[in-house]
Amino acid sequence: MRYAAVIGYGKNGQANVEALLHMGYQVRVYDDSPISLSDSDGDSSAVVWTGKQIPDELEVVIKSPGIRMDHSLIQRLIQANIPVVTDVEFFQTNFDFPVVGITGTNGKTTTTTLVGEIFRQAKKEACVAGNIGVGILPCAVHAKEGTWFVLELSSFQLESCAHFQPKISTIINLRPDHLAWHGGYEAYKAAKIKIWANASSDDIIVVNQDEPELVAVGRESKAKIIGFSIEKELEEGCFLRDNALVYRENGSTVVIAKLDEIPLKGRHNYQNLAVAVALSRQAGVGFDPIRKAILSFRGISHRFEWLGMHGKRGFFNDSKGTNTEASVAAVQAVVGRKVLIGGGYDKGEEFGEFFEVCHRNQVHTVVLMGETAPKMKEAAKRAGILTILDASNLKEAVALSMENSQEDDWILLSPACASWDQYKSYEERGEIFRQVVMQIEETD
Ligand code: UMA
Repeated sequence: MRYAAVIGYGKNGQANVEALLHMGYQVRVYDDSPISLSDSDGDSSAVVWTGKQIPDELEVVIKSPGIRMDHSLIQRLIQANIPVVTDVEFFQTNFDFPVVGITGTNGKTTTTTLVGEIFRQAKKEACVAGNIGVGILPCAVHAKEGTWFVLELSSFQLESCAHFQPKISTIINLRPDHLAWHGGYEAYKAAKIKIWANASSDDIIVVNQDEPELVAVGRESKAKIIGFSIEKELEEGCFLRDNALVYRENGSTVVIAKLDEIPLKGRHNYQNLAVAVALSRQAGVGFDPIRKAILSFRGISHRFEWLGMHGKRGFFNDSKGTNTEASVAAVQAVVGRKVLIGGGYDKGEEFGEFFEVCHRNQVHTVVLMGETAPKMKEAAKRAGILTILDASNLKEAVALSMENSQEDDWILLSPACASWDQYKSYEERGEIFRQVVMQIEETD
């Protein structure tokens, strides 16, 4: 009998338990909070573990990504010479599937989903999994040989990897993020660039040519380098030319699609499109399925979701921005003058830095709703935002945003708060926003 343990019994841990049981392991499950095992795990092969004693027979421990390596149980396991890994490392050492690995600070989920859509269009067997919310290991135990794994990878997952070696991979972009968790930018960057650490000359890394820091990291790699850019033309790779997304290889340039026929909008999304095209092309996908997938992909609901031009303003639904970090990404991604609709359930977050970022990124007006409105108002004032307004619901918030903006401004719902004070979920909040916006006449 083989023994394994799982630390953390959230989404990731539950998936790991399921896969380990399928592989025939006896599994011990630890969590700092009280847990009861789900019915399907509750046979005698999986038991709750207090972590007080470390059984000699433990072969491997899979930790959830959000559990820090300095957690006391993990430290005790390491001292006892028991390997502690994330699902990504376990996947690498136990399975042999071709992998497209996608990390970066912003745009991971959109890019990963889009690559999955392109593969589907090309009729290429693929599992889309990882930080996106789908466990890698349950997919792996059920996948057919040769299935591509399109993996969204977080810095938390990569940090403790030692052997992970995706066939094709990218770091879409790199900005300070999760600094408290990693203990600073250098540690965060070190975790992210592990995605390229083991790349061999048979592997391909897709490098953002607009970020000199990533170009420099890429140069250290033995892998073949393919570029993408939204700022310049390249010898090889995916970039923008004459308002179109184009791909250049072997000296010839193919127009994938004109920007005005692509439903995804915003420069941040052009970056996601360019990298997704380059990754897919390197996995052998033809231009036709790439083009078809791009023309039908409308983004992920509630995440930087482009709702179109209405009343001559561009509307984005980022209801999924439920914390300041997520909303900072949205505010930075939408370039130009904008109104931010924010506020909601109070999780105890502070908003000082958030509004400083808003101020630096051309948010001229904020419209606030919900429990956090009073404290957000103070923070917005301190950051120097000129127009700060209250709204009791999204209809009023949209009307105020229209009144206080000018043609070609962006109006962005990215609340930086959960929705539970006024709505069942961020999905409900986003749906209501969409309905209100759709009532405003569509314009070019
Ligand atoms: N726990 C402990 N001790 C600790 C910390 C956590 O026991 O010190 C326990 C918690 O009680 C909980 C479990 O560990 O029961 C972990 O739960 P969780 O909510 O932290 O994580 P999961 O539900 O397993 O979700 C994780 C990812 N979460 C994190 O990395 C923090 C999800 O990414 C991912 O989708 C999911 O696995 C499926 O693989 C989310 C995320 O926010 C989207 N990721 C960050 C990001 O994208 O920036 C990294």
